Amino acid sequence: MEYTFRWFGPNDPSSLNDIRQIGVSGIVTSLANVKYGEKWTDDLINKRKKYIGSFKIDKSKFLKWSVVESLPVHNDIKKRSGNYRYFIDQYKDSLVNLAKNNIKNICYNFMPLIDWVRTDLNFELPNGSQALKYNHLHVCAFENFILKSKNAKLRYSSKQIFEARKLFNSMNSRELSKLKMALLGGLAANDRKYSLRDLNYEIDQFAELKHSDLRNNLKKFINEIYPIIKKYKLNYNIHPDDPPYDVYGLPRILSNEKDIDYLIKIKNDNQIGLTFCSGSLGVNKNNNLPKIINKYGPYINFIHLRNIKHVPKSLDFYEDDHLEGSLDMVKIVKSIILEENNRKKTNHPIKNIPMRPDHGHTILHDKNSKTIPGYSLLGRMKGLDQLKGVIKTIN
Ligand code: DNO
Repeated sequence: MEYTFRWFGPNDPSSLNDIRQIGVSGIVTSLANVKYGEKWTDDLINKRKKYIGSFKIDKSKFLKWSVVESLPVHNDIKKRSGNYRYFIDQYKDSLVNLAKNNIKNICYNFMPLIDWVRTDLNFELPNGSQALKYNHLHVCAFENFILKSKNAKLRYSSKQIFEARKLFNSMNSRELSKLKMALLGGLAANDRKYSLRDLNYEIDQFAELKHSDLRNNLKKFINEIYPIIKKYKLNYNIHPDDPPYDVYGLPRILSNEKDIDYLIKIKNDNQIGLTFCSGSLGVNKNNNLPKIINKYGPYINFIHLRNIKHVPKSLDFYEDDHLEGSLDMVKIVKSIILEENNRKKTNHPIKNIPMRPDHGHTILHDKNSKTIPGYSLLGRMKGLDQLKGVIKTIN
């Protein structure tokens, strides 16, 4: 595996000067400063690439921009309405410009409107560290009593709504504003932040879009960009839904094996591949992660490793230490290494799959500094080193 680390660009509190010291060679980043949906120019890509490449990690080795995460797909493309033609053209240009700079591993997602969702960005664990948490009842309370979205009632049982009202009535103003902050774009890498009004409006725009429509739109989009992917030998890797079920009634796209089968059948080509994210897929208890890696191995071109702890009898979970929690990380890593060994005998272009430790607890000094929720330097670094130990032992 190639060890990589996510860096959110010049405003990230974790600097490249810090990151170069922790034992990674690849950087995972995006040009978040470019307006949503507009093309990434050759010049901007090149500047970012050079900047990353100016950080030394060994006598004659420098950090490199290994993976783009993400090249955002505009919601108009996901809906296939509005200005989608224009945004597809912009997207194609961005792909070509990345290729010209020899940046060929690209992660994206096709979740409408919202990317990942958590309801608590600093859930206090018994040992004083902080984690990200998802609580479905909080989403229900938010949707019904804060957002007050039109069809919210239809998406929950009357028992859930009753419980959510009780919860909502018991929350103080600080708890309410924390919940709003978490759900209105407090997380990094959400394509945009929403006001309550905007979010409601946008949810309505997607009201008619069914799962099958979203799948069709993904297929059409991939067919449109495929000639560029082939010509420039890019690897284009979809990120799974996080969490892997519908939120706000918006259809999701990649939550289980059936969804992966659909994606893969579009082209049967591992350049149209997967970002394997253990924490996202692992929330669905029916997903057997080592099996998924064995089954779709050659399609996996980028990896996020993190653990989650399921809360019994609910859809809830929180993020656990990388080697703790509900997922068997050692088995997951073993399956990845097996895939890499199999690959050695093939002409697969990616022999060392880029892997980043995904998220981490907020611990130690990071508790007193500015951090991006889930992306504290120290928590991720701890996860990285634990994973390295497992990998080294298996190898
Ligand atoms: C959360 C991330 C997501 C992911 C995007 C990829 O930490 O895994 O933001 O990067 O969904 O497009």
